[in-house]
Amino acid sequence: MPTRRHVLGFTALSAAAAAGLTTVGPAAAATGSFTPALVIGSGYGAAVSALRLGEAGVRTTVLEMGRLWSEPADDGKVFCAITDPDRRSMWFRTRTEAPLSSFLWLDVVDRDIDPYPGVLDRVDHGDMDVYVGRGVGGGSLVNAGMAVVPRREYFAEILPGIDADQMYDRYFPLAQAELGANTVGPAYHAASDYYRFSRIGAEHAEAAGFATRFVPGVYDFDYMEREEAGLEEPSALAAEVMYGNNHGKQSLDRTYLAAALGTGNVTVESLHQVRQIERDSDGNYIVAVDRIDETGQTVETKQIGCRYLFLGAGSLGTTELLLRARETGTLPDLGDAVGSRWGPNGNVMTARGNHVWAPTGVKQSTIPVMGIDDWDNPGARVFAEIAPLPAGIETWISLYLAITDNPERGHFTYDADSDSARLQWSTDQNGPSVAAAKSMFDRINAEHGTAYRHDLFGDDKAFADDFCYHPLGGCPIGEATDGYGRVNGYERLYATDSSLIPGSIGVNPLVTITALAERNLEEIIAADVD
Ligand code: FAE
Repeated sequence: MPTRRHVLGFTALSAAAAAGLTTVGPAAAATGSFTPALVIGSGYGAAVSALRLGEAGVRTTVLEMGRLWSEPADDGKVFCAITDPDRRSMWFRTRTEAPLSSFLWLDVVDRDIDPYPGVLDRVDHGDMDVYVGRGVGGGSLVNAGMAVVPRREYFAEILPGIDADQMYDRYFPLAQAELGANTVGPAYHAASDYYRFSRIGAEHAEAAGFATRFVPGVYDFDYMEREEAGLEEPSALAAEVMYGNNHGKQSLDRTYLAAALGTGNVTVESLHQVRQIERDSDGNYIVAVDRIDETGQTVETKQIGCRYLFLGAGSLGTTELLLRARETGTLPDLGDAVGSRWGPNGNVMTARGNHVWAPTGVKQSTIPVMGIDDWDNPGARVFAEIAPLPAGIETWISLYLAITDNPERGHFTYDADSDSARLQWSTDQNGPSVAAAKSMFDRINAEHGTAYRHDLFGDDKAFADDFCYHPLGGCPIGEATDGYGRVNGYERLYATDSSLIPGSIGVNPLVTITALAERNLEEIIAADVD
């Protein structure tokens, strides 16, 4: 339920975007300035940090390399649909790079676009590309918003140092409430043309002996029902998701970040890319930041000092900043665990072709609401989201994002020539994920006499094992940090995002990232902040 704080914050954000400003909130951190707390990035971990610091009365500046996304462009829309991408879709590209790159092996999906600070990035790491959100709100702007709490036993297996009772009694419910998690109405799901793909996916899995379940999400499902009734502007029902939703999705700029701005203690600076972190002789942190314009040119370089530094730049961003600091000697006491324990959350995408009598629908909502849950299968733990393919034509395709239990982990090395962190991960490390997903979908295909589609992911592949949506790790909690995200070797330096989770969590990760940040911030504000 939006509070006065949310309304104040969201209004400030929209007004700044409308005025063409990159700054929202009180007195921005200008060149040479100092702020008590600095938060890098504006995704889940960062947004929780900003809100809780602001509430505690700590003046806080959030630095985000992407744009503010609340001002409509010439077509009256903030974001573009996945079926009609333009420059708003991707981060400084001349052509889109969609996860499903072809149809019938034809290059008909991607489009030429003008370079622009678009909302989705695909970061190339050789055998594993990583999709991330860019903009005020981070991944919440581009994701499908599935807000799934992990299995308790698996959470305890992956994060044994964290009190699971506390997480399940307090922080998971808190995170879901703050994020606006809700569940699709079963009657709506059963009746809507837009969820035919989901019903077919569930029926086929159940007939093969698998359990399915509804999962919560942050898309407002009441709004979706009104969309279908023609009472609201369509968004999920108009092929909007991966390049942003114009309506319906309760992204962080409407929840945590709006509430943070509403405290009056938080400033958000967009198009501000942090390059380097060092420490001065007083033990404060100095952050070097490039302010970029919409062509990507650096228009100003700033040094901003702070006492408390929170890294919320995501698994890739936070790890890169720390690795660079360690390897270039600006924070030489960072430990060896920085850059370790990375994984794609066992992500592998696959698709089946259905018979002509089982169409998946010309109309498809972009928001998945059901999962096939076979996590109890010790030989092949899989939780597969039944994903839409809103192509605007009948494709007879059932698409899935399988989340698997893959014990493989990658690590990052620092490449001095490009001044960047490079992920060390090879295709064969995704082998366990492909094998687990294959065992599930082989069974479903055998039950229905159907087959995999080989034409969608390039190279005749049935399993897309070369990209992920759920990068996790790089600054693992309890190894690169203490049990609350305090980075080892330095005081008042915190990791607060997906970099803390060592490679896997068994479900879509946004709720875990948020809940963990809530837990850590409560401790940090009580114990560390004067
Ligand atoms: P994240 O949200 O990635 O935010 C990091 C922010 O930091 C970004 O805005 C960056 O631009 C910014 N940044 C990075 N480096 C710098 C720098 N040097 N200076 C300034 N700013 C910087 O971090 N998860 C779910 O649970 N459910 C879903 O349904 C789901 N669907 C997804 C669909 C897609 C297409 C994608 C890409 C992801 C999806 N995810 C989903 C994953 C989820 O969005 C992701 O785990 C979280 O967003 C990660 O949160 P963090 O706080 O780690």
